[in-house]
Amino acid sequence: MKVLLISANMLTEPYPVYPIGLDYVAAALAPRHAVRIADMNVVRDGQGLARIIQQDPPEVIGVSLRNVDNTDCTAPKTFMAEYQGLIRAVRNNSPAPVILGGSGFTIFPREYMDGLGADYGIIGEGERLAELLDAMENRQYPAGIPGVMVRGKVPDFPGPLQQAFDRGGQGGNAQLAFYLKHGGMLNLQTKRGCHFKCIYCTYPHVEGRTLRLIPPAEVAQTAVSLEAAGAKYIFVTDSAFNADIDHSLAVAKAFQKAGLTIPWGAFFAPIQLPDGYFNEMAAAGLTHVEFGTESLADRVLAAYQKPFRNKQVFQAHGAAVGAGLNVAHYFLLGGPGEEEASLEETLTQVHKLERTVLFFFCGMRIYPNTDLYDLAIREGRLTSASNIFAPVFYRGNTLPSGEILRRVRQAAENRPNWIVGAGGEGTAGILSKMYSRGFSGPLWEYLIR
Ligand code: B12
Repeated sequence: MKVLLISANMLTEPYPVYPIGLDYVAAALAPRHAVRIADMNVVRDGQGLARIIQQDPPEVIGVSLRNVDNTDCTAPKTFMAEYQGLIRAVRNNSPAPVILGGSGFTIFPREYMDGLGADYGIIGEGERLAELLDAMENRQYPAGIPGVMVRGKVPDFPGPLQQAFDRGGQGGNAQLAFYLKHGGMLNLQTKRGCHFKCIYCTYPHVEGRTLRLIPPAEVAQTAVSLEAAGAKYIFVTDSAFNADIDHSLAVAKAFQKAGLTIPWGAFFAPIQLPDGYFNEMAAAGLTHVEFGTESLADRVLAAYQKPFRNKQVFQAHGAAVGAGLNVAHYFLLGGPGEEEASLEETLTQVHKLERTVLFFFCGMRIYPNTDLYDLAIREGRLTSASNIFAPVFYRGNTLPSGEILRRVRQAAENRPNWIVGAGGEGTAGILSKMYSRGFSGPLWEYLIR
């Protein structure tokens, strides 16, 4: 069949993100189906999309919905209206069935099916589109395929894919040039799944709990092919690159063996790590470490069900800085267990994290299929009928809403390495200017103090 896959994401904060998910979906359909990718960052608007559709009318249209909102309660942004505009452009120009997928869709399938009037959706891994297309070609009713949603009924969450997943070849993608020009950053995955139990997190729902490791040599081959395609920097998209310590070390060694020369970065959990871990990473080209730290108060870390405590944060931080790496910490304040004293503890101790950038998110977004959601129901803050598609943030009993933000903003004054929220349009604008002058990568290292 002729398939058009559309990446709907046009968010440029903190920077534009290459739609890696569609590479996997396209690879799963090729060569049996003729697949084209339309990336809205490149296509820009409905007219551009109409031209692509009319040039070679597709028989099926898949739409990737990555972001639901920006998870930032200081400057909330949602995307439904933008996605509705996109679907209008599709429907005005094509009778082809529309199939939704992506992380945003997986988190809120019913809301998107209804809000966008789609024909089908696929919850979880989009490689299953191959099975759905088979069923469509054979005129079979597809509701039995794991993860496939037909209007009206949300299917059970599917188990992980049984087969290995394949990124396909890089280099031939029309959208690649856009990202090479805007920061030169491409991305890759070294595994799927997250076995951590952080109460607020959607990752285990989006990717599954079991870690499914991609052989290190294969990851390195992808990295080298991204470099050959022109990448100046690679971001590893794993939920936490070091969730499997041995695998992360093996990937780093494979990068060295394959001769990767460009820098790369990843999310890390500040857990107990073997001696010399970050030195080995640095030797393999790692330059940026993004720690999902969330709090420095042990009782809050325990309430969030984080797999580390304050002591490990400082150890991991020291090891990464000692290895000469650029280090950032993300904080998520105001979740269960946060109170006056714990906030104070975090804000006073955070100064001891030297040579770093701190991103503060003040308010914990409640998502379905998380422990936080269940807790909010048990505490009577939500009912199962509550609408949480429009962002709803957890509110504790002791700190009035707005107070955390006020204190963090106050503490952040005159500290350029304290960023409240994602940085917003201001940061995105600065980055865009720096990219146009040839800078590459995430660039937050220029804020390190
Ligand atoms: C890595 C990452 C980042 C990195 C990206 C770096 C880079 N250069 O790639 C950074 C830190 C920059 C980032 C930023 C943001 N992120 Co982010 N990020 C992730 C993360 C951990 C992995 C995403 C990824 O690449 N996965 C690997 C690929 C292969 O998977 P995938 O894209 O989901 O695709 C698969 C399926 O979804 C599906 N699929 C995808 N498209 C389609 C299409 C069809 C038709 C079908 C059938 C299936 C399908 O099939 C694919 C293969 O199996 C996810 C969480 C997670 N574990 O998924 C959050 C996540 C995607 N991010 C999220 C958010 C909110 C953001 C930000 C808005 C946060 C902020 N305030 O700054 C920004 C937005 C950036 C932007 N410009 O869009 C949310 C999105 C949902 C939501 N809550 O709105 C997620 C899910 C995390 C969360 N909080 O729930 N992010």
